[in-house]
Amino acid sequence: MPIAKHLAQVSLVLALLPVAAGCAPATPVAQPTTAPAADVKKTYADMVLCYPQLGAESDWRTANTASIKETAEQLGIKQLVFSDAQQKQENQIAAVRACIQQSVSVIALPPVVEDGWDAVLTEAKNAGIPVIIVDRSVSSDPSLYASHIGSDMVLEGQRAAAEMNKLLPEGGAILELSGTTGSGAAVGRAEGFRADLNANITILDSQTGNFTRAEAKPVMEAFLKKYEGQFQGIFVHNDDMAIGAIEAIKAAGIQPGELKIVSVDGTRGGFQAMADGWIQADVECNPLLGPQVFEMALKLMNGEPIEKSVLTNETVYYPDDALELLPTRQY
Ligand code: GZL
Repeated sequence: MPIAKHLAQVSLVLALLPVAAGCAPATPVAQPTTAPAADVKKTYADMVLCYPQLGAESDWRTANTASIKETAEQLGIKQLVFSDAQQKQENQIAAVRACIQQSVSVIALPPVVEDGWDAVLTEAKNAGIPVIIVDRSVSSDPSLYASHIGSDMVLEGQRAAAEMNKLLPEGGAILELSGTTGSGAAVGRAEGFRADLNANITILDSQTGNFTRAEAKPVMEAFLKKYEGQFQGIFVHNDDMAIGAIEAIKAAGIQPGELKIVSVDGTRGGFQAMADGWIQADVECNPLLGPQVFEMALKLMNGEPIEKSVLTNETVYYPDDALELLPTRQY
């Protein structure tokens, strides 16, 4: 048998062997390939957002909470994990840890104070959960959180100083009712206010009213006793404390406008106090951050680029516009 024919018979047998043995054919058959599923973009319906709110201390905070809850509802997110820390950092930290355990999509944290967040922010980072700092700032390294959305508190303080300078052009003495000790809002406002206050205006004293009406009133009562007739103005870090202070000022028989009061937030209560002549300027601080928070959270879920800092554009309000604008105020 010629070699060629012999080899042909051998190769045929070899080719048939696997089939006979029930194995796959020697010549591999191209398998149908399915391309790996392209990453399906996350939507709001996939989002579980943790919002460990710091408290309910003021009308500003109430409006901030409403903005978060209403936006979550409107967008139809899967779940909003909301809690109220009653202005206690330990409660906020516990709430963040619970959210880490729950493996939420994003944590949006409105920190009650600036310091003390490194450990829990590191835990969130190690768990792969991005954190957006909302409203007040933290002193932690920016590598520990994705972004900050909120106001420029130092600028708010500078704006307040500019108003007090205009109200006391001949100079004078003032008192300060500051916000929560150690909070980014109080620290920033105090810093900006002192940076731009005219040298002919002296700050006689500064006490915290913890951003609440109830705590500001007794502080103002004590101020009135200790500094009666010695001061011409007051810088108040938020409208709720201004309203508490005004109750004490009224009780002391002082008339609207006798003291020059500059406040912050621009709430309905602040607008009413301006219309009634008690507050001479109200520096805006906008709490309606819900839409920005959720838009950024979705980008983070989809690995899209975001801004490291998003500052709210704000202004100053005055008594002349207060009555007209009051019905339009959203908070
Ligand atoms: C400021 C916010 C402050 C408000 C207060 O962004 O954190 O806390 O000025 C609120 O009214 O209590």
